[in-house]
Amino acid sequence: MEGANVNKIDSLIDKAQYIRATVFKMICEGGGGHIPASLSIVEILVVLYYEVLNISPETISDPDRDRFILSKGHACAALYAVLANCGFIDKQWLSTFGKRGTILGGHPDMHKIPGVEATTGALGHGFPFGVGAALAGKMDGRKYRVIVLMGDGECQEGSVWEAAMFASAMALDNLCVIIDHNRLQAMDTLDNIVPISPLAEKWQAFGWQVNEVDGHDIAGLIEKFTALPFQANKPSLIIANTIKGKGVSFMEGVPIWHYRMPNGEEMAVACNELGIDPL
Ligand SMILES: Cc1ncc(C[n+]2csc(CCOP(=O)(O)OP(=O)(O)O)c2C)c(N)n1
Ligand SMILES: [Mg+2]
Repeated sequence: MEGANVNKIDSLIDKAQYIRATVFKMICEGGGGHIPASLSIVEILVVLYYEVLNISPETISDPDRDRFILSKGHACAALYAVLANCGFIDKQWLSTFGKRGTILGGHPDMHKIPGVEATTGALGHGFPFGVGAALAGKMDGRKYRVIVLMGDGECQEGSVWEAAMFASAMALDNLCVIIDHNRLQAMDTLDNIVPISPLAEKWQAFGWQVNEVDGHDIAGLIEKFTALPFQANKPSLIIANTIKGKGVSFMEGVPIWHYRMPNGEEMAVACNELGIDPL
């Protein structure tokens, strides 16, 4: 890799580490939230917001801005941390997360939070919303792209498959969906609840062009996003293989942590691993 590129990747890795620590702190101080689901998507959000999306705090109402939709809205702590670090929202608001009167609730609200494109939280709705936004972009002759981040358990929702079928029928090559493939849903593995494999083949059969990547590999993610659309006149799908809870060893891949708060001892271990002062 060229020197400038190495520096860029290193700087994004540092940002991801900072966002990861911010997410943990924010949720612990707020007293509740989805820590592992948020840690699963940190690198994806960092690459999108610092390298890929054509959006900025100055252009949040520009009709030509790219649209990012966090369809797995329960992971909004990661989105809030990135929005704050990019200047869309005040960093001081992060300490209000989940508290009475905050605008930063446990699921993101597009009517309250600058930079949030869709209110999500009920799984299976952000993606169809994104399909509508992509279709509108085509109909209006706009150049913007729509990028949607979904959970793998979320793919069990029926609305996902209707939207997938419709997007390919409309040849929406301005649309990209990333699936955060951490192989866990709320309290167990997908395989133990409702298996969704073979995931790539299902989406291909629905008319999508599919690629896979390690969802924590910043260089790999940049490469995939740079290659969009993967094929003209087809929507693109990126299956991002991830680890739920990435960065906190005792949470990694352990379903019970889906919506559980660490105790004092566990918090100390996590803070140490994340390189932050004890909370
Ligand atoms: C329609 C709907 N049903 C159930 C839930 C409750 N719920 C919140 S997170 C979650 C698990 C989702 O799994 P996945 O999409 O794989 O996301 P992950 O937690 O792995 O990031 C569930 C079932 C919900 N938010 N919306
Ligand atoms: Mg999952």
